[in-house]
Amino acid sequence: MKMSFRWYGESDEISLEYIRQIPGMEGIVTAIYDIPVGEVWPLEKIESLKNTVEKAGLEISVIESVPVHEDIKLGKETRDCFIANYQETIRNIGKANIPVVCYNFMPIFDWTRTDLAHPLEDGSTTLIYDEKILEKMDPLTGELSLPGWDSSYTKDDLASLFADYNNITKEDLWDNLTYFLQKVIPVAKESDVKMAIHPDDPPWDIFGLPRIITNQESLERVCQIYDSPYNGLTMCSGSLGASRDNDFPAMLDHFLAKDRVNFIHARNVKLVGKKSFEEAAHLSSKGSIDMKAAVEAMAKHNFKGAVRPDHGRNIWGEKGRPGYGLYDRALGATYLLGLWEALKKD
Ligand code: CS2
Ligand code: MN
Repeated sequence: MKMSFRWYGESDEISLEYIRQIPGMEGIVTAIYDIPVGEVWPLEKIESLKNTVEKAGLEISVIESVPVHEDIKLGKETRDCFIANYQETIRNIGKANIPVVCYNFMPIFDWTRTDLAHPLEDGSTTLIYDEKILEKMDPLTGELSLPGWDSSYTKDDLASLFADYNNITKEDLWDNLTYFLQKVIPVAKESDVKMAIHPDDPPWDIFGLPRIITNQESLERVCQIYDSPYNGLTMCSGSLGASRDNDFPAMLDHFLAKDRVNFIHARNVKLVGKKSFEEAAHLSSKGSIDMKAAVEAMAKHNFKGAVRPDHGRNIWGEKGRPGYGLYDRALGATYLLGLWEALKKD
């Protein structure tokens, strides 16, 4: 495994220098954040990002994410132009020799939580999702905005997007994903860039919007749409593990055996009730996911790709970007590397 860390670019309070001081850290997971969704990422900008990371003694292991324009997910006529731009961005990422691109296919919203700073009894804070609170939330009227969401949408934009999705069934969304992959994967292959779809977080419908990348069956279906290692997965323990129906370590083992895992997100969640959860420290004992079994699967298949600690709590008084502070993610990386070393030592 190549231990990696997400970095939000020059505006990130956590410097590349600090990230490099985490023992065993090799890779950076990042993106270009100032290009509107749907536009081409110019090669010069990708190369300059790459140089910045390399000057700090690290390398870019994954671009997370190249966002997919809503018109593509909605299957609008305008999608062809956005898909052509996406292809061009992939070509440029390939020219810069960056090996993996992570993306997701969630309608309108990325990861969703009901509280970004829920106090835990040890004085740290964490992200939580409470089913009952979510049911009362309305993104069209409330003040709700989450760090993973596209903040450029106005309330009017959101209203018209919701109206568009009114006519979209899950099967439509599958058709639109198929159309996208059939055009993008051949370009990814030519460019030697492995695509890695991120599962929906949480893995069920929210706000009445359809979500399709939720379980083993749907990941299987993605793989079948285009049978190539360039059409692969981001196996995210916290997203998939939020559903009681998903056995994350077993799923990871399954898709590693098929060589379809291009990137791994590792974090733990503590399931509370049916569809509610709290993000937990990485240790197996702190949450509902057997992280040792997950690392065992990586060791068994000698996984060579990038793994990053996903969200962490805010600890030691840090007031960082929710989920993306330095300390708890660094502890997570160290814990994962410890498991890896123990399992690879024989
Ligand atoms: C990430 C997602 O912060 C997170 O939870 O895993 O935002 C992820 O970057 C995107 O869904 C991938 O496109
Ligand atoms: Mn994730």
